[in-house]
Parts: sequence; structure tokens; C-alpha cells
Amino acid sequence: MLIKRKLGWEIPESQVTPQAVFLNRRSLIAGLAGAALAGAGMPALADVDPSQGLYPAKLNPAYKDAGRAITDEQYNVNYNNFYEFGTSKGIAAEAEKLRIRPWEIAVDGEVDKPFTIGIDDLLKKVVLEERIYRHRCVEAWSMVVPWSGFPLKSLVELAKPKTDAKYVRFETFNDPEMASGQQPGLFGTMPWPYIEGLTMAEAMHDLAFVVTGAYGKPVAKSMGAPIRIHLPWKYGFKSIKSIVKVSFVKERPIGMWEQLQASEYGFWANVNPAVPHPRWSQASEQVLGTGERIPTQIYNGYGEFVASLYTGLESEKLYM
Ligand SMILES: Nc1nc2c(c(=O)[nH]1)N[C@H]1C(S)=C(S)[C@@H](COP(=O)(O)O)O[C@H]1N2
Ligand SMILES: [Mo]
Repeated sequence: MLIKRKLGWEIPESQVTPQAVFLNRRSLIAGLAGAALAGAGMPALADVDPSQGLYPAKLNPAYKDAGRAITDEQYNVNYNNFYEFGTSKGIAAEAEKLRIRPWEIAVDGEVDKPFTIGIDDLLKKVVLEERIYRHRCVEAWSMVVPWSGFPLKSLVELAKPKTDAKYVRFETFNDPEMASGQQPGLFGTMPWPYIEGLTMAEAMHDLAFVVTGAYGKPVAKSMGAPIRIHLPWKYGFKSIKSIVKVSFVKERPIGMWEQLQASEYGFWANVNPAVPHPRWSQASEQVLGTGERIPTQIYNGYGEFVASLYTGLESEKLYM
């Protein structure tokens, strides 16, 4: 039986540590860790990211402005949902244990020819660009990030899916030795690995973005290095981190959160202020780093681009 546990995004707003306080604590810890490292001497060679020289990527003028100020990098690197490294927002130090080279991505399922590709080889086959996107977590906080990466469409084209592929299924690494959050905990083990999915039409949409960098450099470990997705019109849990497998499938994938609590975390998860989460309102959001609460927009403000993906699907639970 599934024991109902309190997930990070279920903590009532009133109990969320104000970000300023939280960040002070985080930067204190980060400072201490940095001092310890400096004392230990030279950084290990393995810490040098071989993709560093690819950034900053050229800004795509279509996505040069998200209509809000870019969230300070320190907030985004230190305030995360990455349950593989713990259920709190303060996993950045723990996530440093993520080993990002070698990093292989398997592409399989309904494709011409399944293959595995190393991240640095994949980066040679695509054109990197920068896009400034909004991100809205289902917990009702939001941020604006200058992501670098390439359209998900480019990855689909490399994979050459067959016509009977209806969905793309993404999978994160599963390595409990490296990622302490994947070890059995108080309430048992979560159904690792993290899985998420999209329809082919969603994956081919221009807004669907594969992220390999942010803030003009390789994406931080805490933010899902070395390769994650970003889908600005959907709740954040759809934007899976640290991907090791991309599968083209006929059946609708069931994401990890949907496996845990299908009544609250559905497949579509499109942002809609009018449809509350079963336990809280989605009408407004707290903008990280500003102390501001602003109204949430349908499809997180990207409706004019994505709403047509959902015509004819009105009977589906599109907004949870
Ligand atoms: N593998 C994995 N991907 C994940 C998550 C996670 O816990 N594990 N959290 C999701 C949620 S709920 C959000 S809001 C975003 C957070 O991304 P950020 O840490 O860059 O803010 O990642 C999403 N992708
Ligand atoms: Mo989220």
C-alpha cells in the first residue's frame, strides 16, 4: 500500500522557508564546502566540464524576453527539486556527487535503429542556442532562466522514430550509491527511476527544449546536468533532469509522480490558474528571489503557441 507522504511541493505556502533565509543558509554551507575544497588543493580534473567551451550559446531572438526579469543564478542553483538527492530544496551540495562524464544516452523503442550516444558526441550533432523561458513548479513558485540547449525536435529527428511511435518516454539515471535520495527511506523507496513522457506532437513542438546549459555555461548539477528537458507551458515535474534514456513508444508513459499519486500529478500537467491542485490553489505563484506573488497565466503564458496541441482533448485532465 502506498503510504501518503508529504512531498516537497505539498508543503503549504505558510511553511515554506522564506527564500532569503533559506539562501543565506545555503550560501553559508556552500561557502564552507568551498573553503574545505580550497584547503584540499587543486580541483580534480574530472571536475572540468569538457563542454564548457560551447557556452555561452547564441541567443534565439524569438525567446529573448520572458516578460519578467531573469531569476538570479544563485537562486536557481541552490533552490531545486531533485528528489534523487533529497526531498528538500537544499540539495545542491549533495548533487555535486552526480558524475556527469562519461554520460551516455540510450535512444530506443520504435526507431529505425536504436543507439547509444555520449553527451559530447550528441552536442556535436546539434546547434546550441539560448532561450529565456519561464518555469512554473506545481508547488506554485516560478523562475525565469536563460537556458542553453537545442530543440527537442532535433533529438527526435536524430532518433528517426517509426510512424507507430506515439509518445516519447524519458528516464533519469538510477544509481542509489551516487544519489542518496534513491536509497530506501523512511517511507520505503520511491518508484525510481524518474520517468516522464510527452506525445510526439508535444515533443515536436518548437517550445520543447533539451537543456544542456544555463546562465551561459554547462547546466549545474543541481539543475539536472548534463542533459534535461524544459517545457515552459507545463508544470515543472514534466521537465525531467539528468536523462539517460529516450524511448519512442506506443503506450502512454506513466511518470514517476503519476505512479505515486495519479489523482494529483497527471500526464498532461499544463499550467492553468483556474484548475486548483487537489490541495492548493494554482491561481498565483511566488517568483523566486523577488518576494513577489503574481497571477499565474494559462499555459504559463505560452497559450498562443501551444493551446492548439490540445484541441479535441477537452475531456482529458489537461491541467493537473
Ligand atoms: N529526475 C528529476 N527530474 C526533475 C525533478 C526530480 O526530482 N528529478 N524535479 C522536477 C520538478 S518538480 C521541478 S520544479 C524541476 C526543478 O528544476 P530546477 O531544480 O532547475 O529548478 O525539475 C523537475 N525535474
Ligand atoms: Mo516542480
